[in-house]
Amino acid sequence: MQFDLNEIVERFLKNGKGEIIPVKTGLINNTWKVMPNGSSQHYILQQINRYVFNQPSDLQHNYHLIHTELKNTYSRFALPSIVNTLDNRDVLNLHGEYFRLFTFLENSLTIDKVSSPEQAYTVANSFAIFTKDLININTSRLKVVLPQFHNLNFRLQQLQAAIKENPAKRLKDTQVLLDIINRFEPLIRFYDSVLKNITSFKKYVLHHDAKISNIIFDATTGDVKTPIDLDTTMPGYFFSDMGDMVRSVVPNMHEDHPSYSDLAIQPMMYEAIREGYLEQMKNVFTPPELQHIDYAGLLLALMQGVRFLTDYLMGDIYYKVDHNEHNFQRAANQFELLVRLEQFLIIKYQIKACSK
Ligand code: GN1
Ligand code: MG
Repeated sequence: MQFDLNEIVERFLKNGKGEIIPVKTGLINNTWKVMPNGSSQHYILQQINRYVFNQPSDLQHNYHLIHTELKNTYSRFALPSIVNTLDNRDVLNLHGEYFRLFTFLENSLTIDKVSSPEQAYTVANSFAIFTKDLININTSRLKVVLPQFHNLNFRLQQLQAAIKENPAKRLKDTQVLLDIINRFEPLIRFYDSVLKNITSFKKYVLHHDAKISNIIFDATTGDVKTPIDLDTTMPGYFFSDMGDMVRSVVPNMHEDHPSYSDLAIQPMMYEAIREGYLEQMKNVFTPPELQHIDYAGLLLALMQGVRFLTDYLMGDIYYKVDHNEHNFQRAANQFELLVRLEQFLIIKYQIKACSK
């Protein structure tokens, strides 16, 4: 269905007429910048992907909770504020499509890609501070917006179901990738041990999409203003944010890059993320969590590879794709990362091998 965006904005703002430009971010939601005529206050309008987030009110519940907690704890981070509709709702439901509005943080800068170890350190440090600043929220108060989101066993079950069903008839191309997953059975067993051992492995408030493009920087000073995009902020385990950062920063190419056989590990990026994250978390994580911190990247690379591969087998129903092989290439890229990262970690950080 086509929407008149101006009409939508005017459900939130009395004098909302103005320029609305699309902002290209993420694979999930649609986002626009709203610049009402004659006003210096700008906004971010977002259409929530209702196939991914079927309870938009839960997203807003978590956002309010975190927004308030950061304020109450005098966090250095100040999130954009939610703007309610004129009839005072925090989400607009228009014929079953959901929209929400945020204030736009002026004089801000977003960065698409980490380009130096210093930046990697800053990103990792920021997501760690985020979790630390929210340490007093009892994680059961957060809605689990996407149940099983970073649950490796669940992702493997989804893959098994896709293999069995083979709806897009693409199974025959995927055997090389399935073989890699099978080799990493010890890593999957480590994951099981995390779930079983609740005194060693605890739940924290994790962002679950910890990438540099989800951080707002001050355009003048270059300092971090705040992490944003809290859609997936939920209770989670020690590996999620660290692992996602390793996954997206440490390889020398983006997850979309088709020449994945040229993928290489950038050791200084790894070190920077590890140090930036642990600088904050060393006094928060339990000894077993600290001991297994280097498994984080491996778990996330495996999990993301499994997710892309599942979507490939399902016929590209979840991630936006530009061509038929897109999800296959993304999956192959993640498995290449998995294999090379393991080699690197065995040599540089003396981890125990987690593949057969
Ligand atoms: C999705 O839309 P984006 O890029 O923020 C996905 C993440 C994946 C990522 C892979 C809700 O995030 O988990 O890591 O794509 N988010 C959701 O690019 O599925
Ligand atoms: Mg996201």
